[in-house]
Amino acid sequence: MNTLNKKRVTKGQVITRYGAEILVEIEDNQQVVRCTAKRKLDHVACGDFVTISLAEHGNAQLQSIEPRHNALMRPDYSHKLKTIAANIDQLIIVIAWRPKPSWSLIDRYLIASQRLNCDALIIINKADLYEQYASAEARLRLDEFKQIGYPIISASAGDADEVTGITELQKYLHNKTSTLVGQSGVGKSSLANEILKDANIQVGAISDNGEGRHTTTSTRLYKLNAGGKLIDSPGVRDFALPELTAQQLRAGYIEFNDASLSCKFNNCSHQHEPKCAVRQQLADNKIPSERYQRYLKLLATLD
Ligand SMILES: Nc1nc2c(ncn2[C@@H]2O[C@H](COP(=O)(O)OP(=O)(O)OP(=O)(O)O)[C@@H](O)[C@H]2O)c(=O)[nH]1
Ligand SMILES: [Mg+2]
Ligand SMILES: [Zn+2]
Repeated sequence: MNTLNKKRVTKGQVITRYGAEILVEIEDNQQVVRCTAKRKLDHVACGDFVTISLAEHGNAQLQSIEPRHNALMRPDYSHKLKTIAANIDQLIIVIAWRPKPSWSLIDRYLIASQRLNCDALIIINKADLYEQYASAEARLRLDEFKQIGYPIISASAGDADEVTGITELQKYLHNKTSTLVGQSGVGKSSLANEILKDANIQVGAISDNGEGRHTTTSTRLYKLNAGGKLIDSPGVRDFALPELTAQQLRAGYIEFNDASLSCKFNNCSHQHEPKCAVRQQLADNKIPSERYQRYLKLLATLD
């Protein structure tokens, strides 16, 4: 038998991919290998659990992808849906006092987190720019997310004189796979750099991208020493929710949950139906009105 072509089949997880080149961390020995995939497995993404075959010489080949428990998707340039990251437990929505936050973008990521059946938390980064840019309006909008129950962590990294918020953030990362998402330039990679500080290999990997200073071009998974995994993803200008149903949209507004049980119709859209408990809560100022207005805007796009 030709031993040169002997193959070993093993399991692993996709760390990142650059076009056709896929990096897989082997489960048994934590080695990272380069791998290629046949066309029918071309949808493989960061976070996928896979089986690969390792030849003693030559390229490793992707054999199969295990079923995903969820996948964060986004349309690419040609409007085709592309998986950003698979098998995630938590979305970390990063915003900053600069660039100015898009409240609707946060709403959409929160709806996505419900659809993915994963946790969500919000980081308001660039705390050093608070005095200069945190308008009363922005503080009010941000506070509404806290009011309805989402954790919010104030942080600073990157260009800030002082790094803050990392210890608090770390409390949310244990034994979960968390994905940093948000607009470009808010500081996702800078935060990842701080979190991964004592994990040399991983910092090196980020440094290849210019110490986190440059726009991230590919999604990448990092293992945390304390247990858990962190995925840094490229920033977005916008984030659409393809194939969103009215039911999923409602479920994405967790502040409607309790009241909606008392609406007259169990599929109430909380828009014009009689005896709508959500609108009653709104009238009683128990639900943030701005969030509700943004909900109506999204609802109008579904028809
Ligand atoms: N003043 C200030 N600047 C920061 C802070 N965090 C990050 N920055 C800077 O903001 C810029 C963008 O940071 P990145 O970490 O690359 O942002 P990103 O969200 O990863 O951007 P993309 O990869 O394009 O999505 C860099 O110049 C950082 O140094 C902060 O807390 N305060
Ligand atoms: Mg980045
Ligand atoms: Zn209702």
